[in-house]
Amino acid sequence: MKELDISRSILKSHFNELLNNLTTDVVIVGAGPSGLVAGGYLAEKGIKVTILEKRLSPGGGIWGGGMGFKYAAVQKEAIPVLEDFNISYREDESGLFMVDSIELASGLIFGAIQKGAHLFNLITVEDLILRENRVAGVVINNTFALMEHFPIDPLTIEAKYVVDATGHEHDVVATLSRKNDVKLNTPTGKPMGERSLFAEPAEKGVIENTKEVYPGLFVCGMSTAAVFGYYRMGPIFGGMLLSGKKLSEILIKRLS
Ligand code: 48F
Repeated sequence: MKELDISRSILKSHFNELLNNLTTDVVIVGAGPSGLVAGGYLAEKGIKVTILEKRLSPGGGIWGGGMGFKYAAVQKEAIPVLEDFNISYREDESGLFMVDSIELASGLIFGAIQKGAHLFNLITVEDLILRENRVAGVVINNTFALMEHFPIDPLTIEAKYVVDATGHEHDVVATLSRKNDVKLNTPTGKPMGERSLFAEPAEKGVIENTKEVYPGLFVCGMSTAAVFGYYRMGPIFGGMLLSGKKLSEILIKRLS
């Protein structure tokens, strides 16, 4: 066994996959529950999906359940998504279904990759490519470079569609709106900001507002609440899973 072979094989494998993803059908920014579900269902249909996650560990806000207690709640309507990703659940006497958040996070990550999505960690989307009033791709950089504020220029990925699945941060939509004189598909034309916690309407709102917010740019998951001015919901995850599923259905239609 030669150390040089280990290094060469890692670099070759990584850069082959990255080069293959420089143009793609869909870039999903953020590997939380909504982005992972969307990515898995899209890839399963043969659509080329690139998921970019700025942290070392994908999974977003799943791992900690509620306040660091590792169970998360899911409503009945989202059980088919759990089953599609082979994640186990148990019905609680409250009528909710309980999932181990560690199994949920790892199951969605594994499932999305097994279904064919390309998931890259430690890549931050710092900007967008705009062409003739349409989002045409993303501007990416190394997360550590950005954390240290090193003056390193970014690279780009071209995509037919970009999805903001960045959760509370709604980072992609916020950047688009801050840097450009654009009118979003929201009542004010701008990101409206998330409201305080009210679980039931929040769970409906996150699904209803899974849509195109600017030509070529979609929102799913918690970023829909921040963009469309809806409530947060706390550690109930059915809305996130169903939002990811709805997003995949919209884009499957667009791309077919
Ligand atoms: O926050 P997150 O889990 O998003 P989500 O799919 O799910 C929300 C729930 O976890 C939870 C909830 C609501 O109460 O139920 O909050 O909407 O995952 C978002 C991911 O996006 C990454 C971030 O690190 C996280 O893993 N992310 C954020 N900004 C960027 C990014 C960026 N600019 N580039 C790449 N990744």
